Amino acid sequence: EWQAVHNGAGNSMYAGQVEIGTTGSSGNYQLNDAQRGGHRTLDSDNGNQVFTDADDVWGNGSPSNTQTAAVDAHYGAALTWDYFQQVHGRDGIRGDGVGATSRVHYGNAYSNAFWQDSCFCMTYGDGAGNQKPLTSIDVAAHEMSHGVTSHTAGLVYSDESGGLNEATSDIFAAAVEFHANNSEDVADYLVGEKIDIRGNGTPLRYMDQPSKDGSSLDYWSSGAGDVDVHYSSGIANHFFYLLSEGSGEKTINGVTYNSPTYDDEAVTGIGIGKAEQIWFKALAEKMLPNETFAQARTHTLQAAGELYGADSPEQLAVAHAWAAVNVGD
Ligand code: ASN
Ligand code: ZN
Repeated sequence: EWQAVHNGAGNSMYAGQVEIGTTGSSGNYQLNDAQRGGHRTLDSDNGNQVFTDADDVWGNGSPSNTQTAAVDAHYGAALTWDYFQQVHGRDGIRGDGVGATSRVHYGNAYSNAFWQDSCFCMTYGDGAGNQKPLTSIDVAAHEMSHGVTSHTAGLVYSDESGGLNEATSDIFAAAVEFHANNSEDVADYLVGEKIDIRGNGTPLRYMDQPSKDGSSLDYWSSGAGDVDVHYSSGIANHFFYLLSEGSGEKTINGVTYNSPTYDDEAVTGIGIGKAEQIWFKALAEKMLPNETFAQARTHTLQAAGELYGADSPEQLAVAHAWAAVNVGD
């Protein structure tokens, strides 16, 4: 069946007016992104059918319009697809060019989003209380990156590997935002700053100093594998921030960060462009399902050595950043 490729006009909630990939023809368009493996967006409030529209203009920027959350989810998936393809040469979550599925309006006042390997799909609630759908760019990238992790290192979702799995999703969530360069969702090292899940305007997680959320770990210690994977992730989120931006105070895109180090030694960052290459190479080629933080250190050092050379400034920065979160050999 032949379907024309279109760029629909989306009025998103979090990212302003955006182009979204649709298929169909006049009077009958659907959220099926033919340029990205046929990634589709479904309506959980309508029997999980694909969203359709007559004029290819979608949503109105308000969550009361049923298409709006779909626009954000569809756009976030497209940005994440483009990121992995353009930055890491990976075609889709499995690397086989096949798109996944997003599903919005899940449940009732459901305040979470999640990835499932079984349906090759991610699901978003509309949020409770504050009534903000969980469809911001970073949340979409976080969930879709869980799929990438499943199809690469396969990090087990418990113990230290679970923290590394969660951190991988936060790391690529930040990286996708930086790559997207969307004027209304300015890139940052905060996770979920737009969905207001706590109702007080604070982000879900902080990569420069994870403990700012009240629960996440800034540094490794024995027992790190026993805490919720969304808290042990702080160790590797903090590593990634330090490797990218360095320690101390720094303002980026209007957000001020202040990143401490375990050993009180200053860390000099190498930039997110190199840090993301190191993390992806370690994830895709070296990490194993039961990876520990110590092993992630070894594997990112190897990846940095292969990418930038043994004893390169980049490889030394990896060692310093891990020491700064109390991960040694
Ligand atoms: N939103 C959460 C996550 O992706 C759902 C979960 O706990 N797995 O991490
Ligand atoms: Zn997650």
